[in-house]
Amino acid sequence: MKTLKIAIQKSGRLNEKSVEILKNCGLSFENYKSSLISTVTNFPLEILFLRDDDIPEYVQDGIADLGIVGENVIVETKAEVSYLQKLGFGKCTLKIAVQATSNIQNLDELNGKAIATSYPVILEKFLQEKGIKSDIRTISGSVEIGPGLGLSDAIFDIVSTGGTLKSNGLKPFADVMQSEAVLIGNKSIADNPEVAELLQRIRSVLSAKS
Ligand code: PRT
Ligand code: ZN
Repeated sequence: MKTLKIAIQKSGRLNEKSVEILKNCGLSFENYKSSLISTVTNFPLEILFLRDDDIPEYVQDGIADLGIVGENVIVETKAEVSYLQKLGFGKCTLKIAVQATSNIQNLDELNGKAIATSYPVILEKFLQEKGIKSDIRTISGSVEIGPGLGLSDAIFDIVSTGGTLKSNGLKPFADVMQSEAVLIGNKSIADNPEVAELLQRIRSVLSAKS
């Protein structure tokens, strides 16, 4: 029997809930902060702990059979994977935001404006659909400080409570994408019986919760 591999986030917003859902499925494994791989003792499964950005490609390339990651990361990396199950945590909305004092009102007004983001692929797709041409500035983090410093006219980022926008003098302007954590699989594992068993356990954990 082949040992399956599932990739989950090593540390960050999705780590704890990813570990929790696997434990609730009855899987026994050690969860040391220092280890990058952990063997499940009562199921043919290994857990790989990775940066979330790497998970979709690892699953696409078959280095991992399964993965738990935010939908936004899957879309951004353009990975070709199967969506197996939404997991109900890590919920957020990707939004365009502008300065709270801005009087910009229509999407059209973003034409020719600079938008800072760490998610250029998702933003580009949205703007293209709307027929808008903006100057997308890709930066790896702290995009919220851009408008205040005059680096960009708007930002595109993940929002959950809205607290970060507010404390940086920004207001939401347009919702682009909803996201939550999902279980993904390599395209070729659909008929694997252990995958089917694991998926069934995950679904019963989820339905017991709701
Ligand atoms: O180290 P690694 O690369 O693995 O992690 P990371 O730092 O890239 O990601 P992490 O752990 O921050 O987020 C993992 C995933 O959680 C994201 O890809 C989303 O799918 C999901 N998620 C849910 C969020 C948030 N909510 C969220 N609020 N990801 C980020 N944020 C950030 C956002 O970027 C902004 O800076 O939180 C801030 C806004 O939060 P509010 O509550 O102030 O609106
Ligand atoms: Zn990341």
